[in-house]
Amino acid sequence: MTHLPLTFSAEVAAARAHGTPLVALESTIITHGMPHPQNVETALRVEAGVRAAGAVPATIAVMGGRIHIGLSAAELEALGRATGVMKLSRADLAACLATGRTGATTVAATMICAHLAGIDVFATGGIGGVHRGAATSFDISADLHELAATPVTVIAAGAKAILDLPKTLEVLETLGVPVIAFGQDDLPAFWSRTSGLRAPLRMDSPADIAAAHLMRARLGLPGGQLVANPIPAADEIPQAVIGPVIETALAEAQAQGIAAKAVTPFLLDRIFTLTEGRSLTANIALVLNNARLGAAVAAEIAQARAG
Ligand code: PSU
Ligand code: MN
Repeated sequence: MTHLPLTFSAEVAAARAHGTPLVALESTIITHGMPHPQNVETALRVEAGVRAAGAVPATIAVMGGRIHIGLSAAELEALGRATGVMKLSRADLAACLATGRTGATTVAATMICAHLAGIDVFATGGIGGVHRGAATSFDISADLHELAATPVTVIAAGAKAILDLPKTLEVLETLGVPVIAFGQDDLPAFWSRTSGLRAPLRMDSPADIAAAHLMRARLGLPGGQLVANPIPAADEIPQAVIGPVIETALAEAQAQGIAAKAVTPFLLDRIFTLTEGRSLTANIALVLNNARLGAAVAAEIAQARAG
């Protein structure tokens, strides 16, 4: 493995040596998903949440020509303040490494790096998906193809309502990606617990999610699983409240000609402003919730492998 440009933090290296369950965390949510200083505060709280649940967090980013698996608090702070950080997906990862730039990993790139590092579980907020208007823009996140290709179980709060959720589900079905709602029948919609769409699969325990992850490997199936974990009830923003805000943000994006990689960060920033920060509070709560479930799933996988 030494030929891979991976640098493990001391905490992650110790976890690997002792077989402690690991949960990967992405860095685009820090650099492009939330404003400073809440981005760094959230990253630290999410890491603490993973530790409190008995696993070790591995926040992933590219710096100095290396994929860093696990960041120190100082590295997180520097990343959270930095400007001009690349938003890395599958297409950009190698170029960023080869040119020595700093890059934050999206869901797609974090999955690739987690798998290279031998990490099975990755917790985040929301995945990218099929954007509204995709019939003309062709904007479909590379996250969906990554879920079809890379064997990592991704815990998210569903796909954001800024996306076209029915089309996102259709593409995931086409790609053969299991979409598992946790503890309910309905697909969650990020800031809201329900989307009005039934999820293709439902599971009620971390053990079942772990068993399905391991079964896919036994069957030789490439690709991962998407676990859609609803935001805690106390923190949700009902569809009726967030819906009109999303419409406004989408209209602004269209009027300003926002395209490609800039779309998701633009919409998140506008929704943050338009909800006077409420979207961010909800976002933080759901990431923490996903981190805890991720730790539980990682622990079940570790236990099943050991037994
Ligand atoms: N969802 C969030 N916050 C984020 C993202 C998604 O709640 O910051 C980021 C993730 O890194 C995801 C990326 O992989 O946006 C998707 O970008 P795009 O739509 O350009 O594929
Ligand atoms: Mn896109």
